[in-house]
This record gives sequence, structure tokens and C-alpha cells, in this order.
Amino acid sequence: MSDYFKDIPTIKYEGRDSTNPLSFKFYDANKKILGKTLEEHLRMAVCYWHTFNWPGGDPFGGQTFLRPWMESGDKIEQAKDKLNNAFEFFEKLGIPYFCFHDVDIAPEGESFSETEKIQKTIVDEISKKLETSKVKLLWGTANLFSHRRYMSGAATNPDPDVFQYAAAQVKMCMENTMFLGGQNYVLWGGREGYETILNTNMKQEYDQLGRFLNMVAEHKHKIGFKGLLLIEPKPHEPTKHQYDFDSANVFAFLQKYGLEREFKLNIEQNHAILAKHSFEHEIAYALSNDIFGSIDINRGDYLVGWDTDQFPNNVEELVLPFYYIFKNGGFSSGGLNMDAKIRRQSIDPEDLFYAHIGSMDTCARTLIAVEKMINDGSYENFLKQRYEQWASEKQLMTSMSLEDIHKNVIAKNINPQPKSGRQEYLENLINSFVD
Ligand code: XLS
Ligand code: NI
Ligand code: NI
Repeated sequence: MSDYFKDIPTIKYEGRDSTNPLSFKFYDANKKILGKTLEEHLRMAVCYWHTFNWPGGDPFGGQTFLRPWMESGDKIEQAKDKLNNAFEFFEKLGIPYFCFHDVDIAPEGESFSETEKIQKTIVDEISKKLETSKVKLLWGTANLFSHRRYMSGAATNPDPDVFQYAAAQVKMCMENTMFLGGQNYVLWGGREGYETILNTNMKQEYDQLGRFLNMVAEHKHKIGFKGLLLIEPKPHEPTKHQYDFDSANVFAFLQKYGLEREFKLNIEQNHAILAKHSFEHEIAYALSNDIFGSIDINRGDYLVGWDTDQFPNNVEELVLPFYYIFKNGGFSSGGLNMDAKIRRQSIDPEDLFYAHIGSMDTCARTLIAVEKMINDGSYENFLKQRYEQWASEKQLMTSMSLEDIHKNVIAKNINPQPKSGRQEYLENLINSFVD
């Protein structure tokens, strides 16, 4: 068994003046903010795939990360070695949660039943780890997009056998997630979409996805899983047209297939940007339609048009998203999963720590700013005042017709006068809360 992180100490909060790069400057897990500790509010998670599985490849070159568990050898032993190192990482970082795909934790077998046995072996190992650790599982998910069987989609595949394989995989992974005390179950439709309409029957594929997700919801109730079912929207990549494009698109889909009470959303920053929305737009939309669930926290690169999954490091950019989340009470069973990877030149064990420390500090610092913003109240007041005339015009939303309004406009000589939207004033106000 390897000890990849042996030279890294346990990361402690040392305050903003510390010059130790292996310390938290803002993430003081026990600091009280808006009635709870930072740790309880932020519910941050390390993701298994980017942090322990990703080898650092890009379209022009392969592996740059030389992790001991990626070397050749017995695959199950390697999975156990990876698990040991992962838990050492979680504990040294003091992270409360982690997330995984089924295929991240264990290798696939030759058949579905063999894969299921291998999964069980590693799930039992994880279960033992959880008994003695403070770390918990935020969510699990099935990878229905990497294997070549899924190249034309999983639930939306033209081949019903692929649909069945995917369904069996989700059943297995949801049950394993529940067994490990997972607090949510995520479905990202990796290849649920299409490259060209030339070979695609869109209505058929949407109906398959609707059926699939109905079975997932049914199974959740059958096994008594209490966590949230979450769909993660993404507009493109890997397919050109993803069926779960953005929050609004997923909401329409859920309503059509009678699922709007069964699923909530896992919203990812970088996916919002790829959909040409802001992160706060996606969150505000989900909250206003009661489908907000959880967050994949990361950041894109505004100069490139794909999912670069970088660690968040920009407080200003996160203030509004966090404001929406935390002025509405914060997370229930969701949290902030760092769906982010280090750059391929960051090849050392400490690079993984720098990335997560920076991200946790950024989120802590943002929440501290948001607490000020909420307590100050002037932003909320501005919004309230902007819409306050509606309180005395309720009949416009209820009883009046176009004819009534037409008469009213003439009788009262209504002649609206434009008012400033105050964008720059508001931008300055928001910035004033960032320390
Ligand atoms: C990919 C997605 C993926 C999901 C989990 O872009 O973000 O990582 O979060 O399948
Ligand atoms: Ni994600
Ligand atoms: Ni992503």
C-alpha cells in the first residue's frame, strides 16, 4: 500500500496573515456564520473522479500524473490503495464530504454481474472507512458515458439493451449510495443528447429518458432512499445537443414527464457558463421553481469554450450565487461538490492540496461576505422597493382583463415615467461586502 500524501501535514486554519500555503486563511470550519458553522453551511465535498482518477491527459497528450494506484498491477488492489490514499486526503484536508461515480471507485468486470461483485467489494471497504472517519458521502452517481457501450447515449440509446444495462447500473449505484449513507443521488446525462439529427429520433429519445427517470424515482421510493434525486444540467460536451441543457430546459422536461416533484437540480458553475447563463441565473431559476438541490462548484476559463473544471478562486463572482442560496436558508441535503481538477502541469501531491485549500477558502470568504450582505439588508431593500407598487395593484394579477386595463389607462391618464435600474450602484454595493 502506498502513502502518497505522507509528506503533507493536516491542514489547519491559520488566519489570513499566515504565509503557510498549506493552511486555511478563511475556512475556519467552526466559525459561526448566519447561525451555523462554515462547515455545516458549505457542506463541501471532494470529488473522486478528478482528484484520484484523472491522469492529466488532454487531446494532445496522455497521463502526466504519476499516482501509485495508477501503475500497472492488480486492479482491485489498486482500487483499495486509491481508497486508502483518498481517505488520508479527506482527513488531512478536514473535508466533511466526498462524491463518486461507480466506476471511479472500482474497475469494471467482464460482465455486469462481475462488475457488481467488484463494486460490492470496494463499497464494503468504503463502509469500513466511514465507520471510523468523520467524512460522509454527499452523493453517488453512475457513470453512463465513458464506456463505449454508451457512445450513442445510455437511457436515450437506440438500442434497448443499452437502456437496460444503464438501468441495472443505476439500480446498483443508487443502492450502494444508500448503503453508504449517501445524502443524494445524482444523474448527469453525459451522453443523453445527440451529435446529428440525421441519425436521431428526438421524440423517441426524450420519451426513453422520461421513462428511465420515472423508474429511477419509483425505485428510490421502493428502497426507501431518503436523499434527493438530482439532475445536473449541461448544454454541450460531450454531445453537441444535450437534452438537459440548463435549469429551465430540465424543468420543462420534468413537468412533461410528471417528475417535477421527484427531482431537483445539481447546478454546476462551468455548465451554467457554457449555456451562456450566469451561475446566479441558474440558481435563481431553480430556487424560484422549487427545484434547487445542490451545487458542483468550479470555474471555467472565459477564453476557452469547454468545461475546464477549474477550482473556484473568485469571490466576487460567487457572491450573488451564494446570496441566493443562503438568503433562502442554504442547503438541505445538497452541498458544494468541488467538481474541479488541477491543471495537467500540477503533478505533485501538494498541488491537490493547494487546489482544495484555495477553493474552500474562496467559498468561506464568499459566505462571510454574504453574511454581511444579508445583515446589512440594503440590497434586499432595493429589490423590495423596486417591486413594491405591485402590492397595491393585486387585481392586475387576478381579476382584471385587457379591456378593464385599457379603460383604466384612459380614465387615469396613465403615463409611466422610466426609473433608473441602478446597475452600477448595485455592483458597487455588492463589492463593498467583499473583504
Ligand atoms: C461533467 C459533469 C460530471 C458530473 C457527474 O461535466 O460535471 O462530472 O458532475 O457525473
Ligand atoms: Ni458536475
Ligand atoms: Ni462538468
